[in-house]
Amino acid sequence: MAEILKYDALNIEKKWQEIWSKNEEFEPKDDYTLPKKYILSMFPYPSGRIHMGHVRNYSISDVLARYYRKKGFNVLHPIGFDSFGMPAENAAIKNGTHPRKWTYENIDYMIKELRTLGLSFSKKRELATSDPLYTKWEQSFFIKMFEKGLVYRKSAVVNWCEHDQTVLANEQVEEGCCWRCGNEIVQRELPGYYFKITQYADELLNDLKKLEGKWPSQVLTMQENWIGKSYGLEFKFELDEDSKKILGGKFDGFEVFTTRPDTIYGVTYTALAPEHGIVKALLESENLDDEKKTKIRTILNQSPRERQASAKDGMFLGIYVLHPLTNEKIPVWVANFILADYGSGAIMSVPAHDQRDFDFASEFGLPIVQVVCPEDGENDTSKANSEPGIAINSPLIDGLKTQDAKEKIIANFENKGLGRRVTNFKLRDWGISRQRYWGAPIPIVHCPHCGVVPENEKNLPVALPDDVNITGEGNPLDKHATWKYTKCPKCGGDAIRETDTMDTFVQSSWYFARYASDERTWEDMALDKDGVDYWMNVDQYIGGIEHAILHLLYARFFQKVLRDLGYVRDDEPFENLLTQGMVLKDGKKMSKSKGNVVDPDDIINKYGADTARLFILFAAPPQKELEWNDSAVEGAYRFLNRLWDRAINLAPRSQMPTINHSNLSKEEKYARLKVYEALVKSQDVFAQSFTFNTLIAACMEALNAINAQNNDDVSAEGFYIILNLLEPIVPHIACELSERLFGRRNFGEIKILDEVFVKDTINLAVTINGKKRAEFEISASAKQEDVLKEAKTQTAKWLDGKEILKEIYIPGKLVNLVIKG
Ligand code: ANZ
Ligand code: ZN
Repeated sequence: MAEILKYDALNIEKKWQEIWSKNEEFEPKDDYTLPKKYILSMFPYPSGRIHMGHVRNYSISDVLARYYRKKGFNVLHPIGFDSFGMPAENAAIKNGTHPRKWTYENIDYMIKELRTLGLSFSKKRELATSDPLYTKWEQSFFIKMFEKGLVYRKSAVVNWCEHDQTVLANEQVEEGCCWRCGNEIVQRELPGYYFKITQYADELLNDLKKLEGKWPSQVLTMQENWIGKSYGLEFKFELDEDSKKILGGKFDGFEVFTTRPDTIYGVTYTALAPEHGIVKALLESENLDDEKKTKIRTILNQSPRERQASAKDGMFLGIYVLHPLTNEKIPVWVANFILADYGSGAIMSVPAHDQRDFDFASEFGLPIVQVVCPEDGENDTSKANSEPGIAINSPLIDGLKTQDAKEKIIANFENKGLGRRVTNFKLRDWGISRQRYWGAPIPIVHCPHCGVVPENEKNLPVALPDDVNITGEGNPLDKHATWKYTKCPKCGGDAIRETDTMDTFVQSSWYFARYASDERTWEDMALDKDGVDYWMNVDQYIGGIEHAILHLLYARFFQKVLRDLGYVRDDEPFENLLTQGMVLKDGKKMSKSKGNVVDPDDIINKYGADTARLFILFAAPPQKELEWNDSAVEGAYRFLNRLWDRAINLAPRSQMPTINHSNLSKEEKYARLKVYEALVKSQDVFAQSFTFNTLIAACMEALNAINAQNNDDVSAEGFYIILNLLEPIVPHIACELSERLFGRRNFGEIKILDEVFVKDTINLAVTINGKKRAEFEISASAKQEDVLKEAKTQTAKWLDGKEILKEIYIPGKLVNLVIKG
């Protein structure tokens, strides 16, 4: 009796992983004349274990990488670790393990986990951003940027996370809280290093257009808003004579920035940020009573978040400015909603047309004057109307549309020398100093004679000392007994090393270019131009939406810097972006704190990697949220078993059968139709939608149809095609069955056969006196008389006893019967 072979996922998977690894099947080829695809998933932080989000991310990229390899492309599909950062130090504090040991042990473990998933990553291009070589080249970039004036040091008020004991860049503060730990941010004045991302603001904005249709529009919009370009008028309000006296002659006025100069006749008050110089001067003078001073100081002590969360607040400062066009006296207020670091920290307030100004005016009983009218109607005076319209009550511009009015006012102010057109960006320079140990040291030396001096390139990397005491308080590098004492690279005298390290987002801003460099050059150069020019840019990038601004903005900036330094060619690093949806369980994001985590290892050990991959790709389209479902995992496993059981009973083939389609039975034809439909589906899915779930569904239907007939040739052809389609998704079982059935032979490009899609029946409608009465299926080659006969049978109850006057057959479409009465 023939041996019954059961689907043994674990052994099959082990076998194929060994074969792939031995043959180095996933290494990029050196032949740069081949067509290429660079498929990249965002690299993981080595937290200790792979989670389902990783499984999803990497399954998606793996399907694409395997698909393009099968299509003959030279594919780069690398993996590495974003391995500097806080959790390693927290583990050190908790368990006393050194951050390096903790990090690299985690990397070893996670690499094994990734391998058990059968992911087709290059092994040779593996990297960790905490590797000394990676630090070396990053420090070299830093120095080149410093020399080009793209890095500078300044003391400024920064976002400080008390919990993580570190500074955060603006992008890393989410609604006033730390992006990592969620603690509320406080403001602190600290010296630090800044990357001049604002120098690229215009290009970062304009190049978003190149990404339209290739990146999710939501991500493009978020970046656009974050960069926040606006243009308008900047001008100076003159203080009236009494107010100048009150301020002791120290101020004659203040600058404001407005994006709506067309509303200038609607100004009913002006407002200053509590940090404004004039407010400071008044706080130090006798012109404000103690109650008012206390109130201002309270606002000053609030974080931006607290100010935003509280009601509009402020007070009249007892001084006035003169309206630049009407000379009217306008009161000056201080208000908690004016940002100190935007524009000039002062505004002209137009309550009728700005909601914040409206709320403030309503609260304090300030006048509201309408100066813009909607083109088709009247203003709703219960709220601010910020839409463009037609200027009213505005002598210089009455009747002009908003845009024209804006231009006219700007021109008027410029001609009189009263103001100028300005462009403002919300984007701020990227503060990269972190007061922590486990990061790339900033390669700067402080010399008492020469000042801030970059380290000599030949001394790179400036490596981290191993013997540190990590307590969570203060910067361990700063407290180290000897590390920071060094010689000045310029004058050779005694000097002190910078003890801050770089933001980990610096590392993730160029790892994709490093991957694109041939690993045999990694010792000798930061990036290898030939490799980078061939592989870049990334054809398909896949990762989480949480990086819509953060990493994706920094990486775009860094790409442009590297281009200007001559390292890379492209303006943009990522051609196409797919943001995958979250993995949920019971409607919530899987996370340790919620206790709803499913460990990928458990699924792999129980069912195998192919089941895990199949489930993840079948449960939802990649961009959508995915709800974990145990019975759907079982369902995926059952499908693979059915595929196995049926395939294993087929006789092996050394060539494709030739099938005479017209001789097949209805079921056999149907099986071929379903198989070829899946083939067509696959082409659509990879060309645009990436809805792998629909491709899997098509393969499932095809398998059912194959199982419903008994023609071995049809089955063999069907399995050959389905196994090819499924291989990128469930590579182990597909390779195993392909080997058993076809010797893993390639029978050549699979052609889509038209004959399979030719329908041999048609559907016809029957109308009687114009009313549809029935529909029936009939052989496509049926003669007219047979068609009419069948049509009458189908509608017998309407024809009973009636005289038929006319019988009309419109071939392929319908039968129309005309009856009497
Ligand atoms: C008068 C006005 C009338 C304004 C109107 C808007 C609508 P964006 O587009 O974000 O650049 N503004 C200026 N500096 C500010 C600051 N430091 N803190 C808070 N608000 C500030 O917005 C610019 C607008 O925001 C400016 O135009 C100003 O209000 C306000 F119908 O001036 B506008
Ligand atoms: Zn010096």
